Amino acid sequence: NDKPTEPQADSGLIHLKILKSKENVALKEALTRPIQNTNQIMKLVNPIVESVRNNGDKSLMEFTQKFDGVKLKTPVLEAPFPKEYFDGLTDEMKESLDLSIENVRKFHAAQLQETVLKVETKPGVLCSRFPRPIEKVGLYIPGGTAVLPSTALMLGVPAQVAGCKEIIFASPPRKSDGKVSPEVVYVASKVGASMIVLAGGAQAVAAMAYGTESVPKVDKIAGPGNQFVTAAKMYVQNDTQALCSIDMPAGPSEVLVICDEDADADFVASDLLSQAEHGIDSQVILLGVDLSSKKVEEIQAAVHSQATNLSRVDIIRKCISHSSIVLCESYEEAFQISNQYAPEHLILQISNAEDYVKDVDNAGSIFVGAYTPESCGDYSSGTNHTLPTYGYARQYSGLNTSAFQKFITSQSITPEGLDKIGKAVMCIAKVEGLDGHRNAVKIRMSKLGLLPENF
Ligand code: HSO
Ligand code: ZN
Repeated sequence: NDKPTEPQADSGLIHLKILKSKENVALKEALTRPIQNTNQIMKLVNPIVESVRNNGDKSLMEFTQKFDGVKLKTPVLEAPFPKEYFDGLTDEMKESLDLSIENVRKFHAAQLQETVLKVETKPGVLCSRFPRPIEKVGLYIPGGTAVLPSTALMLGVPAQVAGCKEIIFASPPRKSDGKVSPEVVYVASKVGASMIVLAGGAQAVAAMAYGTESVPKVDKIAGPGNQFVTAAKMYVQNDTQALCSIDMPAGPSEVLVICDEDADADFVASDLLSQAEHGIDSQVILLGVDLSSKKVEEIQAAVHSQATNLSRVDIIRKCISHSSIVLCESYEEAFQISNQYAPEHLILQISNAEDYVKDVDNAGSIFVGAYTPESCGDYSSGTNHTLPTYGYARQYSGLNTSAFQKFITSQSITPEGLDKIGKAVMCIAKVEGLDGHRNAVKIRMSKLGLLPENF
């Protein structure tokens, strides 16, 4: 866990590139996500996953020693979690986490699908569908450059609300003391997690997917992570031995802000920077609608002056160096570009922002209006911050309660119902050459006297 770097002496202006929406080549380049070399990463990840699958705890702890620099006696911390973890937390911190958990719980409890669907498709043919929680889930909380209790609660609360019977967390231990942050442990206890696997990377994913002596095998793994975590999730999802599903593929975090001349330059800059500080590979794009050059200058100046006062200025500097302002001619054009890009986060700092939400076709989560910074959704408003990146907002939803549920269908058919659909079943079974299927209906219908002789 690297500490954020101290602000450093100014080494050049922190400014975004500027281009016009009609500069097709430059626009395409500005909107292209960094290429993920999945094959290359898979080659590194496969032996790690296989080793943990074959050798369990021993291998898991060896990788933790190798990659996290921590030598553990046991790879898990089990509930009830030792009180010493919480003692160091201030009341302010606990109250902040409690407020966030409460709001995320409210929003995700409202999403819980409990309805049993019942439809009589024909008299005597009753079809139904009902939800069940996924029994065991593994939630991955990244380590790396930041401590992420917010991710712990964004994953843990929906799993708890859905009624998962076993929730386990995995997070890499800190190099300094081999522990995970007390805030994460606090959240784990609040959402009823039964253990925290003290491991990160592909090895943590493998441990949860296959199980080890100490780690129970889970049915689904959710949570963001670096390329190794993502590759391992994809590997186990494709391995029938693991029988484990995942939430969604994940890439570096991204934001697209749409602003107009009325936007407050300081607010716009602060939103761009709050995303840029996530990592050097974060994607940060500003679409300006009909902006004056004065406004563009104000935004650039605000980006520079705010960035130089932020602790992660070095990360920001690298991220902003490949970030752009695209000058658009109309709102319509801006939304067209945004829908094409399908950003993880879309921030609307435009007049009458609410009116434009209907124009959004592809986005993970939208932040509407000047007083709605992404930070609020990242932590406390109630929406989930585990969202589709890399353009996957075209087909994936952000994490929600139903990600921890599945739906079972059921049917019951009476003799009257069988009479209504039986001949259709027999007819289609015949063309498929599946006599056994046809027979299963025929045998019943003849006993009921519903078939003519020699049918
Ligand atoms: N913006 C990140 C989530 C996060 N922000 C965690 C702060 N902590 C990805 O949606
Ligand atoms: Zn964030």
